[in-house]
Amino acid sequence: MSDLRYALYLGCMIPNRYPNVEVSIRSAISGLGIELVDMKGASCCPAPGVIRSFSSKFWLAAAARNITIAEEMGCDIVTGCNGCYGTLKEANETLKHNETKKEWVNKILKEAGAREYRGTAEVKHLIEALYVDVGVDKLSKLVENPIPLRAAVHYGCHIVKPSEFRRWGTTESPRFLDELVETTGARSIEYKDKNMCCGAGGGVRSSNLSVALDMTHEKLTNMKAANVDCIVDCCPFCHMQLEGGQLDIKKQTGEDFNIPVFYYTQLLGLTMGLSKEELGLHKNAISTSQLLNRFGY
Ligand code: 9S8
Ligand code: 9S8
Ligand code: COM
Repeated sequence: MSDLRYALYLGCMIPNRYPNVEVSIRSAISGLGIELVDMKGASCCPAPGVIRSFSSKFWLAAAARNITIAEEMGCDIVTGCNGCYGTLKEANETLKHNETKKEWVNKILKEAGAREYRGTAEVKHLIEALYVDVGVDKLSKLVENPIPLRAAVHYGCHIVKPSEFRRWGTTESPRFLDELVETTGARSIEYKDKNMCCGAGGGVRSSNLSVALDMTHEKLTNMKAANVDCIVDCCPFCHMQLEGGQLDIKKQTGEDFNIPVFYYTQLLGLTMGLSKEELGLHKNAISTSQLLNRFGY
């Protein structure tokens, strides 16, 4: 496994709002012997549901610029954010298969910073790297302390759609994240409308918080009805909405779901024997302590 080496694309949300998620990615991944190399000079991806709606040309050129950084490093990209995955993956596939767009982008990149997009790097979600490149068999062997939680798995939209560019996992009834969650000893519990959006994406949270929270409220209600102990996600935007959204709802209506939310590597790292601090768990907005104590952690 130690021959796996990737350029780590963090995006904006993880380093700026969820350093606890960032530390969990770094700790768990290095515990697997995978090398993550930082991408110097990377910018916002730019966000697929937001920036692309304003200018698809700017979106494509800026995404291509980020990809060239990994090309220069000689690495494939991994990202822990669904939105960043959506942008970088789609931009990469578009440019690999469309000469006209590639020429246009390269003209801009040359003028703006003497760069050239070549199409030599792949873009992967961190979950894809774990599921496809490492595999559940190898991962399960590293799990020292299984934790039998009842988990509500949340995929988020951009990790599974559009299907055209998601050849490693099914779009309509994905199982890959459930399988990864189950390697930790947790049980992935089915709940109503599991594939529904968290409510945040596509600029909905910023433009209309009450619509966003309405969707989140519905998701949380369905999860609660399935009597889960926690939520597991793999996207910082979804994390903000499912965790922070619970606090927003509590403030607005008094309804307190109080369901702890783990980013996947926080749960994985825990069962691999890493400490709560190494996984940033002490910084989660909804405390995980009571739950983890119940399971002897
Ligand atoms: S970068 Fe700027 S806003 Fe964000 S986190 Fe994920 S999507 Fe890409
Ligand atoms: S779901 Fe619908 S658009 Fe998205 S991927 Fe992350 S944020 Fe939550
Ligand atoms: C959500 C990204 S992960 S965006 O809001 O759709 O751009």
